[in-house]
Amino acid sequence: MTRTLTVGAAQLGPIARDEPRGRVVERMLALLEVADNKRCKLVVYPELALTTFFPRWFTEDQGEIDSFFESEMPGPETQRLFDEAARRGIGFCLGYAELAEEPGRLRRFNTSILVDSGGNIIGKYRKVHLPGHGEYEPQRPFQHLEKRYFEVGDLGFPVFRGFGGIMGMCICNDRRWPETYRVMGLQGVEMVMLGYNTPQINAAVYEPGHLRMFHNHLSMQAGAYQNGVWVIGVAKAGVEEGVEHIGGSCIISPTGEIVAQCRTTGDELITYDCDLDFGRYIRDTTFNFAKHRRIEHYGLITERTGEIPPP
Ligand code: CDV
Repeated sequence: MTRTLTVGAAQLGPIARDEPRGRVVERMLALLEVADNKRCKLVVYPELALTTFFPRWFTEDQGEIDSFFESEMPGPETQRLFDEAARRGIGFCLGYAELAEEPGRLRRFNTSILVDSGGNIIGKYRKVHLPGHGEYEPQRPFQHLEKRYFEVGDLGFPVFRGFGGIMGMCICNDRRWPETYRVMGLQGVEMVMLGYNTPQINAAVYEPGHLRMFHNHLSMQAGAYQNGVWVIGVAKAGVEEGVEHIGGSCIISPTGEIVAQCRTTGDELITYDCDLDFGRYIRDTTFNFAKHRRIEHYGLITERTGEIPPP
């Protein structure tokens, strides 16, 4: 029996700072309907899908920042998404800013969840590789304050059984790090879902513009091939509050090839029938981990964080 999963990558165009959550959810529901018409069983939405990408602004007003966070999931505005997806029998992956209440403290994470076709949350991931900086940096054309507004995720890179396969998630900057995919690969992951918000210019340093899309695809394609896994990469794209974000949302096969890609920088859905067994031959041959990995030579990967050249 083939394990074919029809997946939709639901790219979102820009979300204005004052765009209400309810309006964003309506846009997501419109893409869900398109996905249903194309027989999708799983829809992947971007990172921080419910709001504008707020880490571009510095503020010391925690209340202002917390207005971008969800303290419950589903909450008053997102319940409709859960209900409608369940009514259609479609699961989804959703990125959002999570405000977690723990005894004596509030914690804030850049989170994504996996919801099954019955509307049940079956997986949660909290972003590990937070990019950017923690304080205001006046030389930047815009800020990237993820290190200020979020804690480093505390769940590792878990994988989940669902949709007939083994599913994993990561978020945006995580996709650039080979460790992200390999830790999930070592748990047999068959599909990695991720959302991203990637400005068209690198605000930290000059970099030719074409490299933004090249590196976006390069890192996801390498992660797919080197672990024999499907990768679904979904952008929040277009000019959002004056900052241009790349699109290029795509579905990547375990061979590393892009098999579907968005053409616009607005709300757009692309789909593909993903055979979850397709990566098996790669994981049984070239990247047969049990046969070929040499962990006795990999110690530095977990012992050392930064580079230390020889004396
Ligand atoms: N939201 C992100 O994680 N953005 C990062 C960079 C551009 C800051 C990214 O890797 O796309």
